[in-house]
Amino acid sequence: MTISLDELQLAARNHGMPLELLREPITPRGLHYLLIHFDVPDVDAAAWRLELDGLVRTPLSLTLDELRACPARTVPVTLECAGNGRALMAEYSPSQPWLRDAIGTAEWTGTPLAPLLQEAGLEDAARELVFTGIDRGVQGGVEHDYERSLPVAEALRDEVLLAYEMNGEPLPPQHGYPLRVVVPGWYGMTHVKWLRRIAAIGDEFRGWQQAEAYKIDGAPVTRIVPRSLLAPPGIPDFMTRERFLHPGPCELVGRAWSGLAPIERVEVSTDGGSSWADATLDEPLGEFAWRGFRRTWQAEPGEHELACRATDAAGNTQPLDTVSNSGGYCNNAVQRVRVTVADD
Ligand SMILES: Nc1nc2c(c(=O)[nH]1)N[C@H]1C(S)=C(S)[C@@H](COP(=O)(O)O)O[C@H]1N2
Ligand SMILES: [Mo]
Repeated sequence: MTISLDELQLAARNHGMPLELLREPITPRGLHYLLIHFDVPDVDAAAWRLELDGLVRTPLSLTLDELRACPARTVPVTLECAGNGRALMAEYSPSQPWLRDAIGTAEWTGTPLAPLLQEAGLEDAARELVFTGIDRGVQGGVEHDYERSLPVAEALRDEVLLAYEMNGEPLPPQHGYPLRVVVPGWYGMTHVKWLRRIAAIGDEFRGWQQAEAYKIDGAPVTRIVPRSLLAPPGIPDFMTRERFLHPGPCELVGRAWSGLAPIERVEVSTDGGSSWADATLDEPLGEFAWRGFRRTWQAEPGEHELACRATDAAGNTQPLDTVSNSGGYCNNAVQRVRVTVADD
């Protein structure tokens, strides 16, 4: 596969998290990955309102100050783009060409959505909630607002948050100022940024980002499948990012996450996946955040291929090899890191 200039343009606008930041439990603002389909919208914060309407008994129209006055909660949540790993697939339709770095974990502060939905009073006919962003563009030849829906039962989950802060400061423009929805456990596309409206509807939402995108063989992409990544050890080569280190004990550290169930096990291989050994898991950071892991490796001179593999409490794990799908979604094949240990 070669990358086109259009894909390069997307890749330059939408950056990943440098993998060395896997050493930090919380990703600093500016180093969290970024995905913006259209333009960062020009937001008039004074005029901005969140409208909550559709099939509700009492439509709400809330200012940012009113939302800030609601009960607040701060939670660390790992976000991953559903297209993470797309560029490693043998075949996919051109899109943001992610390698493995479309990830990040921030502390999101906001107010839980469920009490606001209760205040508005969902009608019995309400089936889904549609989240609409301020941003608008053309994708697949269709002009639309960025919009995604959630079934009512998912939107009512305790952990779903209307977030106005990231790592203790107002959302930066690129991450959705003034408000975004955070749906812990779900892939990034669900976490609508620059949120302006939440509408309860009585049928299945058919907007472009819902009906046309984010499907694997017709099945919708929803929760994050397990993945683990190593913070690459040693020092990198500028072009290839292959690693160089000295012989001796080397602590391999990384993070693992799954939106399906808590991470239960992480294995590490230092011989390209021929043999695996259990890593030690750090204390959990939160129910919806990645979990640190570590294992000391006695690095001996020569060439090695490191790998790691996570398994969650529901028994979901990572495949050894990439399986392609046309949208380029959910590639959670194990990461491989090539290292050269010097002959000291
Ligand atoms: N309004 C709006 N929300 C959006 C998007 C967008 O383009 N517009 N991109 C989605 C996708 S595909 C991802 S992966 C996440 C990325 O969130 P981040 O940029 O804060 O990391 O935002 C989601 N929310
Ligand atoms: Mo995404």
